[in-house]
Amino acid sequence: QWRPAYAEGHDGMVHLFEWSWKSIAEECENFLGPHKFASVQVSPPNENRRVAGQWWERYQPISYNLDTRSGGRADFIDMVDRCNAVGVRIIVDAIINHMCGEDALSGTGTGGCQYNTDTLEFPCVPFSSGDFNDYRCGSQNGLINNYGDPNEVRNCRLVGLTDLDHSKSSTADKIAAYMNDLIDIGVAGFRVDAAKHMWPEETEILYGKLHDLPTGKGFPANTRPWIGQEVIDQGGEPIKKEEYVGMGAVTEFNYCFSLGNLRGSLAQLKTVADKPSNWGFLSNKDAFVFTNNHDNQRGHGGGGGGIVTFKSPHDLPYVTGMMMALPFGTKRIMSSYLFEDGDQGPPAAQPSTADPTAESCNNDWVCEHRWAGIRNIGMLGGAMRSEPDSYSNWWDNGSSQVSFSRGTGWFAVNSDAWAMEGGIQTGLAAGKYCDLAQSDLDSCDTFINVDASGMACVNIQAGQNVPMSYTIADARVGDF
Ligand code: LAG
Ligand code: CA
Repeated sequence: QWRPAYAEGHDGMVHLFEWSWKSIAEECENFLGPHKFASVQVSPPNENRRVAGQWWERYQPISYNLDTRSGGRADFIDMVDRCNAVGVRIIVDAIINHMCGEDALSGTGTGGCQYNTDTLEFPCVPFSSGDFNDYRCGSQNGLINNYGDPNEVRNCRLVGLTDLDHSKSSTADKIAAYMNDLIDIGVAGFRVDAAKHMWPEETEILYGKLHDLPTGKGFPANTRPWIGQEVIDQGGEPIKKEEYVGMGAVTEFNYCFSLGNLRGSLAQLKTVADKPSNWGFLSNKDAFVFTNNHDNQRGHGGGGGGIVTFKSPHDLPYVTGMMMALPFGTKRIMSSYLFEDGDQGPPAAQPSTADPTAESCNNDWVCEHRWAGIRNIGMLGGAMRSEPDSYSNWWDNGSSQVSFSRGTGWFAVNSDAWAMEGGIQTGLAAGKYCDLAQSDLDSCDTFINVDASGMACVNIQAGQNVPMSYTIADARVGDF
């Protein structure tokens, strides 16, 4: 439940926010599989309330039928099978704390199911008033008003979203049945939405009801689904991320800020790998990390300054590189669409996926995962994953030039205002390697030459387009 069941040699979860199941299946086959990304976090697949023009309708469940603007059940199953077949796992964004907002009143969801938020009837699940938490919520208006009161945060309505009662086994069973349906389809894990708003001891019982991943879909026996819990703990509140590490990984939001703030002093990040507790971070195994997510990139969910998003196109690739190379956490890469305001829904046309050499996906899809420097980072992470907890050959200049190796990969970055030039220990066998930060393996035009002692000449100029070099044992293309 802490480390995802990734295919060997793959790493990195790409959040294909608001992509359709058909587009994701194509992207797995055309790009993510060949580039050895490990998984895709998909938008919530269950039926939701319709709210015109917004992205966040996906966070307002109406039923557990797989029927949304991303596609239906058949498309979802097809996507899971096609992605698994090329070594890319599917991670589902599971909205299990609540159903839709009280302001929805009554209507029909994306899959045709009815709802009524006055009587709390969701007949397609079915849920009715007895499945909800209002009886446990002490606040006067039934909403979460005071984040200093854990009782309110967990039993009252988050921004008016009707709050489910996980203490009741018949309610928890229905949620578990939804998650087990997904597991049986071949989903490898869950990003658990709003985990902070659920009692840790109750969700632990709920996760205990989940099936192992199906051996019939190629997973090893006795493999638990990965659990990545969304707990926004930036300090200052009584609810702590540590309360959730007993049953799965937990988001480490403060790492977004550290990565952003240390862009010009990357050498300091060495101790994140050595001793994350010195930073107040969760452990390597427990942390779920990212440079930015769908909320904080648009000022939702407690966003904040200093976060590196696609709006910093020079910085995002090397910051993502540093995150992937360091032995810290389960890593997620945000893949976005362009937006003017923070509520705006996805573009009308789906991304183009057909040309694997393209570094964008057109139609206002940013596709950070295809950018130069990022597009091969799953290969680096996959090679490094064989050494999950440490690194070798660390070198830094005390400022923002860093080089180290891990597993069968080697990584170097320079975000200083002066050049990084000279001999460096890569830990690799002698040979000529493709520099995957600069070039794709099958059309390589930038190389790193490693001599018999493992030394290579690095040359990363200040401010060059992608100020980074990395390669892996499998990218050896010839002799030195
Ligand atoms: C999350 N993590 O714990 C998601 O990452 C976050 O995106 C979700 O909020 C939140 N929890 C609930 O699943 C998003 C938007 C909210 C939106 C909510 C429900 O950030 O802005 O609230 O999804 O769609 C919206 C309106 C509110 C309204 C509410 C209920 O913005 O004004 O009260 O809907 O109708
Ligand atoms: Ca709750």
